[in-house]
Amino acid sequence: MAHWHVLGAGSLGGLWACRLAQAKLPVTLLLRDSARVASYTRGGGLTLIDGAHQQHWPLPAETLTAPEPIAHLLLACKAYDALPAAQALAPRLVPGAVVLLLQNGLGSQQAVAQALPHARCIAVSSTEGAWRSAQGAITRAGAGQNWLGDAAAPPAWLADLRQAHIPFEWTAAIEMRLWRKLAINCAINPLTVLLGCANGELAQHRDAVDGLCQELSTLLQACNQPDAAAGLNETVWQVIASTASNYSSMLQDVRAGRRTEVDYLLGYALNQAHAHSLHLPALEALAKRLAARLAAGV
Ligand code: NAD
Ligand code: KPL
Repeated sequence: MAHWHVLGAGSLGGLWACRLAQAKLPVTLLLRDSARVASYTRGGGLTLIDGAHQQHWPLPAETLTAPEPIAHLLLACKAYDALPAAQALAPRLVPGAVVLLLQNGLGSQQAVAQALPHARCIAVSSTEGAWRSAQGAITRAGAGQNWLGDAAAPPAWLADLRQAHIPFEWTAAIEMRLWRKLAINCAINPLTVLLGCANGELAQHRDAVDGLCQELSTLLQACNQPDAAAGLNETVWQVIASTASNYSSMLQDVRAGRRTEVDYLLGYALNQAHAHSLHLPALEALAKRLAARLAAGV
């Protein structure tokens, strides 16, 4: 049984932390500073709402600079916070520590792995959904899956995830999973921000979506990700149909005045295109329009 440290007591971090605690595994939350630890402690813990079920979890919390060594870490912050968080925790990690990286997109995982050469960094691609209310309660929003893995054999601590009823599949093809999700997000999310619409309304902009999918498939092929490219267009339309009334995470971030993860999605895709000397006009134009919109703050 591992002792899990969870950095980022936000939506997904809170969801994972409560489920690990529910399985009677030791869990400690890592919060930014002592003011946050004090305010969290006054509040008495995390609350998880899962369907009709609501439960309170008074999990212990500490700052990143607490002295206890860390052997199992779940890094559950946004992609742009991952590297500084990992660097701050590096002195606490035991050699061979396991670090699960829950970040969406690509780029942050490689940066963290480089910064933590003595840890086993394992990327996770998640289609689970969770959100945190202004009062701090975490709501699990529907079912989903987590793919995680690396080239080595499945580790013994996966039993903890099983015991915590965290849905997961161990896969050596985690890079393909991350690329596939990145491509889906690039085809859907920026357009929903520019159009200010729910995912389903993209059906009225079929040519734009299809054009992006075509360029994303070209990019995936160039990046040696043929499996991520296979049937991308059809999958994007399936996702649009199955999430028709949802607002994309990027549009929700923009509307809430939060920073987006665009640098790890469209930004990463265009950097890779540049590295492969690919000219992808639709993606480039999309990135320019999105950057202008985000800079204007509308
Ligand atoms: P979130 O903003 O709800 O939570 C992130 C938390 O990390 C925040 O509480 C923030 O304060 C904390 N944090 C950041 N830096 C920190 C630091 N140095 N020390 C301590 N805490 C720190 O984000 P989220 O929605 O849980 O998303 C996390 C990642 O999971 C993102 O990359 C997101 O794209 C991905 N994801 C989220 C969902 C979802 O439904 N929420 C689904 C799939 C993937
Ligand atoms: O993952 C998504 C997101 O909103 O970030 C989907 C559902 C694929 C697109 O909206």
